Amino acid sequence: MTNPISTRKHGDVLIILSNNPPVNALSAAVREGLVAAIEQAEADDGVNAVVIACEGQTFFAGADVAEFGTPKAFQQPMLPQVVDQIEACTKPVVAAIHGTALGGGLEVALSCHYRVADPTAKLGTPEVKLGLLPGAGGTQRLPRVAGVEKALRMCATGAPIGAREAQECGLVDRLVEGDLIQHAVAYAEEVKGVRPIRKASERQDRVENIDPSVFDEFLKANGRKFRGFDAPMKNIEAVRIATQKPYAEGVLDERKLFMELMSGGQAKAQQYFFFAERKAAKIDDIPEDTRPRDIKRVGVIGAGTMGGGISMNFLSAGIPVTIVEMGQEALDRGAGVMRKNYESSAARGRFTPEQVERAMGLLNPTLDFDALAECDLIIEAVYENMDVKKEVFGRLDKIAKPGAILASNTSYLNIDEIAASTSRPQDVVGLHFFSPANVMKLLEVVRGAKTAPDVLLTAMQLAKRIKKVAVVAGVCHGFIGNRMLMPRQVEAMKLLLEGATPEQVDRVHVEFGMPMGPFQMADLAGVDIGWHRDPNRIESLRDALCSIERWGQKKGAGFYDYDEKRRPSPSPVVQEIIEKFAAEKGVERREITDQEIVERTLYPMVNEGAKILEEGMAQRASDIDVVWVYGYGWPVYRGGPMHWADAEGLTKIVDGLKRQEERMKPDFSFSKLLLDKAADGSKFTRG
Ligand code: 3H9
Repeated sequence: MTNPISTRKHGDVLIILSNNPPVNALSAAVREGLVAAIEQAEADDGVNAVVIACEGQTFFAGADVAEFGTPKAFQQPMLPQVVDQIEACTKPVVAAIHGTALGGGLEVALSCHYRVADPTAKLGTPEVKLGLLPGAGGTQRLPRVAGVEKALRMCATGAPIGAREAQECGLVDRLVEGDLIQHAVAYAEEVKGVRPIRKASERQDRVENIDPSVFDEFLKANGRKFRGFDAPMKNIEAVRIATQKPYAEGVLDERKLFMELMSGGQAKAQQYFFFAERKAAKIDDIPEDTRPRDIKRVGVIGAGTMGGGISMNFLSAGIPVTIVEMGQEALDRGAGVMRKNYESSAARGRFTPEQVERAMGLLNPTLDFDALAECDLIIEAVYENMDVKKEVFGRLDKIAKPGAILASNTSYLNIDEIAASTSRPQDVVGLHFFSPANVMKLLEVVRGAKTAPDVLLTAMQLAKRIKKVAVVAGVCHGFIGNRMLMPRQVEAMKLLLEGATPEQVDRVHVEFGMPMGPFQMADLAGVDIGWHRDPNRIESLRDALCSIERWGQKKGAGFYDYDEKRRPSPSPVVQEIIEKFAAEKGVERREITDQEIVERTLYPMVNEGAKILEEGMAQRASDIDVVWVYGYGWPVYRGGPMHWADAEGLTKIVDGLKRQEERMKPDFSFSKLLLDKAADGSKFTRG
């Protein structure tokens, strides 16, 4: 293997250059090369200063996550040693930062004595998102250089800061435009004679006499976000240690905390998920020479909540949108809601007023269906009904330009049937956005039997452009996400009749780490969604609730009662209905344990996921996990349902399902794949 680290001299400055695409991760070879290069600088009397820089798109983006859990991660020199050796260099070392200096990459920069950066660079400690903390001195050096508050926020949230902010807090010494290495060399020339050499680990000024309330205030403001996660609290603890102990002791504590996190299940799950997310973008079986279609203008049919949210994604990415409605009032209302959403985001600092105007300026609201003829991609977001969708696609077929992609935002319906109402099924694809569509990251890209490879590729690439995480799904009822929701919902309802309360079922889900339970979700989305609308036809608990207009939060009553601030409380009315309904159906009521709720609602989801894989409706198990984390808030520290099942043990899942099988009949049947895997000891996911 060629050495990813090279050196060259410019006068008396040694330039150490890393070339380890794609992101200059600090793999074993890079670490080894860095140490050798520092030793070279020490040994060469003709060298008076050093610059460390990277080729390619970025400065070191962190430790090599792919090495974690393998012997390579422990190959000497390990990162803590590397950074100590850089800092100990007797000649000033300047980091030249471009792209993203992240995690171990920022730790390398912190161990350099000076930092210059391109103004577009980003600096951060995203380890927390991998279930970790900066484990090479970062939690101890960063507060010493950038201040405690900044370090606390960066470490505990993982959010990077821009180069300007980094300069303001002292993390970057100089911003330079143009040739970064040339500027870094010039800077090295300026500082080469400065003694004593400034070392982050020796600084105390920014970590002394810190008011401990800084930590309490931070927790008060952010604690909710961290619910269930191990790593944020340990990051906070490590930064607090920097204010309490000398560097040499602090860094030992940091190492201990790092190892505790690294050996835990959450770090494994989060690191697994890091790769799962990136893998999801890859389509396994399309020809390599497939090229995407050019998308210059998008059409959206329907200016309701969904259509408006979908449009905003494209507008925000600078792609013009033609949005079509049937009536002027609905069109005006839709455009008005979009503007209001943008303005409230701007008020929270997410957009500048100019960006809002630019985005809204790209919107062409119209009543003229034929205006869609100029669009390269047309997404319908009309009423969820097959006949309505077929009619829309039939009309589109007549006016859309050749090669335009015709997409449906359906969440359940058969894309092949929709495609059959056109003369160009190869151009038809499902683009299932999740509500609110301008906020939720997930996009299910539904591949019809005849969807052309270049249509699929275009959809996946476009998703990235509009900052979505896309997953390919096959045509089946509810695709990946909603299909797995169904068995959960069926069993949750049955559990109510058997003796559980909505509060108990929801509590179990929230304690598991979901943002809300099945009944809270139903109340939020609308209990009446998909209801047949006949108040006299009461065949299910849901029918009973709907018939008395308990449609959820929007009516102030659903599975829960709501006060005027939409705060829920258990509903005696609902309890009465449940008991009455159970009596009518002859369901025997009993005490339901939390464990049974897990086995009846979460285990069947794993079973359904396995069926989805068995039928080829998802490309890989990790795609299912991506759907559930990004579409439904499955706690990322449990990796997603399939990774969670693997971590729990598939025999445990199967045993639990067998225990419940009788009660779940006739709604439940075993996935053969799940049974096989449990029997032969294999897993759905790796990691
Ligand atoms: C750490 O540093 C621990 C230390 O504190 C202590 C150690 C003792 N390793 O995201 P992209 C791959 S923890 C290995 O699509 P972008 C990625 O899988 C680390 N591989 O590009 C993908 O591969 P493929 C802290 C990595 O331009 C390819 O690079 N650092 C790593 O959208 C392109 O990635 C982080 O957490 C890595 N560290 O975004 C930073 N990073 O093409 C994580 C990326 O085969 N990385 N790959 O699918 C990122 O946030 C983004 O990748 C970055 C580029 C912003 C850099």
